[in-house]
Amino acid sequence: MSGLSKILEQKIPKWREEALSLIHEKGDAVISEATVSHAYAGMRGIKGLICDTSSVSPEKGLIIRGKPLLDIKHILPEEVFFLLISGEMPSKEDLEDLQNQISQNNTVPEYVWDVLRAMPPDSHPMTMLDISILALQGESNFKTKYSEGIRKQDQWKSYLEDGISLIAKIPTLAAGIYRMRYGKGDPIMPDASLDLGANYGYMLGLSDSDERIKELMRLYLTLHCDHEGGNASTFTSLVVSSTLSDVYYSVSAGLNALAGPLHGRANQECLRFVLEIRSHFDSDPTKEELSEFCKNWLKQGKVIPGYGHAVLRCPDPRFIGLMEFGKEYIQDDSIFHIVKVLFEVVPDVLIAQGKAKNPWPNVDAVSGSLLYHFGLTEFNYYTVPFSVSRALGLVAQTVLNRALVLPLIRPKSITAEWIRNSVDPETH
Ligand code: HAX
Repeated sequence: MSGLSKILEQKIPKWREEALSLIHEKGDAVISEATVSHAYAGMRGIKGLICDTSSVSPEKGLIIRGKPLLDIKHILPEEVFFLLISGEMPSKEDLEDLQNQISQNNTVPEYVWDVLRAMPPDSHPMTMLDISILALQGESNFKTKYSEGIRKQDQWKSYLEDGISLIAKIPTLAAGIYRMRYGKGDPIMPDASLDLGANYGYMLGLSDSDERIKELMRLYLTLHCDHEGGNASTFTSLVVSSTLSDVYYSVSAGLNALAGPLHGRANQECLRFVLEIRSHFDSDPTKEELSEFCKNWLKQGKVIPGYGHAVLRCPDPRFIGLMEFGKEYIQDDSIFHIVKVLFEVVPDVLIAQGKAKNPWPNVDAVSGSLLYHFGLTEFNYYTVPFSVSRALGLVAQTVLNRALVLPLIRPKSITAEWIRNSVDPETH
């Protein structure tokens, strides 16, 4: 049994006991209220889910197992996965053990490449990624164990096995999809000597003489890994896995939500926006020019991609982490320059407009500019690296929900007629 499994074997009974005693002691305590407005507004802010991997503080952003993101931005993506799922950093041996498991599972079966080759050449890379994950579903160990009859308490073990196998394959798939979709040649096979993030950078096949792409991909995968349980992609995954659909179905479903322009696809839209700004101006735009541009953009009824957030009320620490990387390595890049000046002007423009609750940048405001600089210029690909990273959190959370043996997720919906007839406007 691996180091990670052993640690989970020890911790899970305690976590179950803790959950039971919290229900016993505080089960009837009210933690949230739901109003008619909430029902019409995406249930925003209603506390109704358990997620121990991470939390998002409106004022501080992502906190992973009690550690603010920027304090751990240097750790490897496999370390962050270990931390998310177990609550502790891996020892050297545990990390090596996890990396060995990843190396043993990172090859993609030929039939999956065949499925991808059969797709229309102009398919969106996110469609290709989601289909390739679904194509792998037949590999699920959980699916087999379930049909043989597995105890509820043990289901998390085959979820974990499937999850590690999937996490290992996603960078190979994602890089192969990049190469196929944009005519860069055959997929490049993983290099067993490289860690997860570096391997992804390597398999993209871009020129990387100074190893900067590998460094960027490590950082990128660590920063985007998780964002508590209620965001659209994670919530979708958790709903699907609560039906005991396996990890392949659940992760693919979650990533379909990430593909939306208000969610992960905002990074694609953001780069498109920045390129439009670059082609609009003859030279580097000034703050005043950019401010005017953004005001006109809003007047056309469009959103400024990369700004605003459903929960955050501060500059996203993921944005800050990637900005620091950009300032260190690509300070003079013209696209990065526009991203920096946008950070100086957009919050004031949004505040003056008075609609957005959060005028600050989210992670998508900068991530594309870094990928673009290092040669990944095909920006409708950008939600794919986000997905490679987010799969870490989706797997961690779905395994933990099985470990706690949480039931089917099934909130109650209401009709407009019920609100008209049954809700007393005086009720507070
Ligand atoms: N530009 C213009 N208007 C904005 C805005 C922005 N960046 N952000 C919010 N608003 C507007 C909303 O469209 C909404 O307008 P209406 O009342 O006319 O519908 C109003 O401000 C209130 O919205 P909000 O409560 O502040 O924001 P929401 O929680 O509804 O939405 C979004 C959060 C992230 C979807 C929103 O800020 C947005 O559309 N931002 C641009 C797209 C983006 O960057 N998405 C990525 C988010 C991070 C993420 O999930 N990555 O995966």
